[in-house]
Amino acid sequence: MDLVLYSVDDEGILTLTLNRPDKLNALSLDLMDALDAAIARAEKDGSVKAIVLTGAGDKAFVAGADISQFSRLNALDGARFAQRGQDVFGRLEAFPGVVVAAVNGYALGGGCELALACHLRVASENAVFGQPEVNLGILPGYGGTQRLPRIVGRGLALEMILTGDRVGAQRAYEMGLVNKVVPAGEVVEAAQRLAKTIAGKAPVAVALSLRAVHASSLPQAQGLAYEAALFGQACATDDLKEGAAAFLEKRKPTWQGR
Ligand code: CO8
Repeated sequence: MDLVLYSVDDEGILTLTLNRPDKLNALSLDLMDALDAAIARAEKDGSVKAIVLTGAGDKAFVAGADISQFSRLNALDGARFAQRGQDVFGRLEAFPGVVVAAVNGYALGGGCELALACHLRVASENAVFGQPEVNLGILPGYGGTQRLPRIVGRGLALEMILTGDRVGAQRAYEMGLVNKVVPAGEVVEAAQRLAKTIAGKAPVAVALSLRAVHASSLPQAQGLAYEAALFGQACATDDLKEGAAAFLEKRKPTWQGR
C-alpha cells in the first residue's frame, strides 16, 4: 500500500493523502520518507501548481509522530528524528506554490505541526488540534514551538503546548489557527477550491509573496529590504506586463510564469 497517495488534477492541483488510516496516519519514519519523496516528486513535476495535503479516512489528518517508535530513542536519535521531520516540513513550506492543509480530523502533536508548516489550513467541523507532547514527556519537535506562536501568538501557543489541551475547529478558527471551517466531508474539496483560486494568480508573484511572508520574522528593516528586492524581481517578469495589459484591455490575463 502506498503510504502517500499522489494525485494531480487537470488544473495542476496535487492532492497528497497520508495513507495509514489504521494508525490514524501517525508519522512513522517510513511515512516521513514517503512524504519527503512525494514533495521531491512535486518539485520536479512541472504540472503541479499547488498542493493540498490531507489524511486518509474520516477520523484523522495525522495523530502525531508514531509513538511506538519513541521507546528506542536516545538523546542523539531524538535530535536526529526531530531534525528529519523539521527538514521534510521545511521542504513542504518552501514549495513555490501554495500548500493548503485539509484537516479532516485529529491533528495532534506532529500532525498539528505538519498543518502549521502548510501555508493555509482548512478544517472540517470535526477537526481537533493539539500539542499533547507534555503528556508523553517530550515537547513539540517538528517545529511547533516556532511556528505555533508565529501563527496564533505566544500566549495561546504556550497554553496549547503547556497544557496539551485539544482545540476544536471553531476555537481554532477564532484563534487564527485555521483559515476556514467547513462541514465534514467537504474539507478536501474546499481546500482544493482555495488552492485553485491561488493557482490561477501570477505564479512568480505567488512564489515571491510566499517567500516574503516567510521572512516576516526577520527584523522589520531587513524584512522590508527583502520585500523591496523581491518586488524588483516581480517587476522584471513578463507576467507584470501581461497583468497590467489585461487590466487595461479588460480581459483575463494569461500567465507565462516568468
Ligand atoms: N502513534 C502511533 N499510533 C497511533 C498514534 C500515534 N501518534 N495515534 C493513534 N495511533 C494508533 C493507536 O495505537 C491505534 O492502533 P491499534 O488499533 O493498533 O491499537 C489506532 O491508531 C487507532 O487509535 P485509537 O484506538 O487510540 O483511536 P481513538 O479514537 O480511541 O483515539 C486519539 C484517537 C485521541 C487520536 C488517540 O489515538 C491518541 O491520543 N493518539 C495519540 C495522540 C498523540 O499523543 N500525538 C502526539 C504524539 S507525539 C508527537 O507527535 C511529537 C512530534 C515531534 C516528534 C519529534 C521527534 C522526537
